[in-house]
Amino acid sequence: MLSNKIKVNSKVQEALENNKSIVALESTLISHGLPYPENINVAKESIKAVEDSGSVAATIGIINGDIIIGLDDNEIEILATSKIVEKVSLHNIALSLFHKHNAATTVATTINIASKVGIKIFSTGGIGGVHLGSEHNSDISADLTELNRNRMFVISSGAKSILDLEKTFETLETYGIPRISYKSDYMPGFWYDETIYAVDQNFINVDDIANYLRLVEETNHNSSVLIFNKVPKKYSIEKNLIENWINKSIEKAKLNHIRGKDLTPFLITEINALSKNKTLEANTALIINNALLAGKISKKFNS
Ligand code: PSU
Ligand code: MN
Repeated sequence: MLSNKIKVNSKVQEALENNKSIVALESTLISHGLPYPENINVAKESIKAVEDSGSVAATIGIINGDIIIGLDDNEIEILATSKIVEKVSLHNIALSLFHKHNAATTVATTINIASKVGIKIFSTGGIGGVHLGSEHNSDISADLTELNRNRMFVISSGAKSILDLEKTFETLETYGIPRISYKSDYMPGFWYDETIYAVDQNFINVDDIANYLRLVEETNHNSSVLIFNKVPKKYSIEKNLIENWINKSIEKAKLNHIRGKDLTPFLITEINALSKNKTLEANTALIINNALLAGKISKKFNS
């Protein structure tokens, strides 16, 4: 039985009961990944993209200590504007319920919650992973652990550019997580379209992806599958530029003693300022583009 702490909105509930196509969306990118008012726009446009493809969107977050599957406009606005929204991963989610907080779910917690109600497909911007310098502080996102522990089909533009992408890519392999992509031979680098890490398979159409995912399900593969969708070409930023901004921002983070769960939001904000909003534009475009692809894959997978 589902905990009465989990509230599923009526549209999502109806879709679950009738086996309709559903795509889960996360809320940390709303509260901690993007500034206001772009965050509200992206949240709404992502829902619209999922709906345009004929699927039902389920944005997940925590309001007053209740886990909501299918946040409405009002609730999205709370998470987008309130100054005291927590970023919850697995280690602190039950605490935010205990304190009746408003909180945003990361990739890790969104996957965990969506799996519990039987949602199979999830879309985000970029997953968390192994941080640069992790040999010193072991900062590795719980996103990787949850991808390992649940079977979720996850559409993303790779792991965020601020991470150690080689270590992240290798860890995914260690965990048995297939790394496939849509129309690319390589894992994308979030704000840029191509890294040097070759994917397990480049699928060039949605039908093939859906058929492949059915096989994954049939064979009871017990971890997630990552489906990479690169940032639209006109928003892709040159890797050298990004690396320069990343290095500067990491130095600033060190000087200011920013670490742990505050690091990713800090770096994203700093780099956006250095890039004069270029990374924000790329981030916005890729999140909506991923939601659209997720909706299409979900629809095919369900048919
Ligand atoms: N995708 C984005 N922006 C974000 C995130 C994803 O485009 O801010 C969030 C996700 O919720 C992801 C989190 O789980 O960043 C990673 O945080 P950390 O590195 O602390 O695990
Ligand atoms: Mn971390």
